[in-house]
Amino acid sequence: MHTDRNALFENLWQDYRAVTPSAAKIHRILGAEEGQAIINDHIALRTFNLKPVGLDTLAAHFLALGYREGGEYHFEGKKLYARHYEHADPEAPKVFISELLTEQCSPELQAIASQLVDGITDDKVTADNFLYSGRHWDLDSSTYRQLLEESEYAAWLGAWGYRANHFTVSVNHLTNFETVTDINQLLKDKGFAVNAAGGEVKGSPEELLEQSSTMADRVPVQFSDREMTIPSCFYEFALRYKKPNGTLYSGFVAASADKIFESTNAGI
Ligand code: OOG
Ligand code: NI
Repeated sequence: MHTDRNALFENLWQDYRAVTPSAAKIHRILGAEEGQAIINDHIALRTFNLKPVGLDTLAAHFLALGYREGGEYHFEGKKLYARHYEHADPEAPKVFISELLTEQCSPELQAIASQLVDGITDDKVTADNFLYSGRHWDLDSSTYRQLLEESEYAAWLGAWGYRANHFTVSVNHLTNFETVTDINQLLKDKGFAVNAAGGEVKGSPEELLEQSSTMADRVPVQFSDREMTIPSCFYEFALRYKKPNGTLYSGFVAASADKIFESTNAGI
């Protein structure tokens, strides 16, 4: 496990931007407009709730860096459970980790998922690079399609494995953009697709969090039998509001998160 937080996030970022060309472009555009570093609000990771790769295994990498557990979230329709982790340093990105509750899925999906994670050993999941190590298994295009029919989440995870699913710009730290609507306008002006599920702006000042995201890029992926162009990762934008005690809200909003997950929907 990394002992240097910056090294972990730098590796996660490099791995993510390599498969998310639009995030690399938007980051460059925002950086040029701002003339200063872009601060991340959070990243997100996905996994199966199977040993040895469950949520807690991923979280251990952050607990070792001084993070502590924040809220927990349930997504009944998507059969997901999630928790967020946060750090005392306000510039440390929060981390949103979800896991697929495989026992609620079909026997076929359960069989595929357990086969995928079968070869993953304990030393692999504690290695420095685990959180950006990608896929640890072979996958053919028909198995990808089979997963997709039952769970967009399972299909994404099957295709991409362990890596940041998205990075999220902290709108609070921007000086030239005040609202999520401003960001959405920039994205649309520059030709990027904004996730409109549940509305382009998710959440509200009352919920203390407003968010938006791009739709994931579509990039070619090599499966064991053929190449397919499928959704990779997306970029998110978050604006946090102050709680009555004057500090910024640091949690997530389940109803908004439910729609953010759909930024990787394949639509095929
Ligand atoms: C996580 C979706 C939830 C948020 O900010 O609410 C989320 C995911 O797509 O893996 O990131
Ligand atoms: Ni997010």
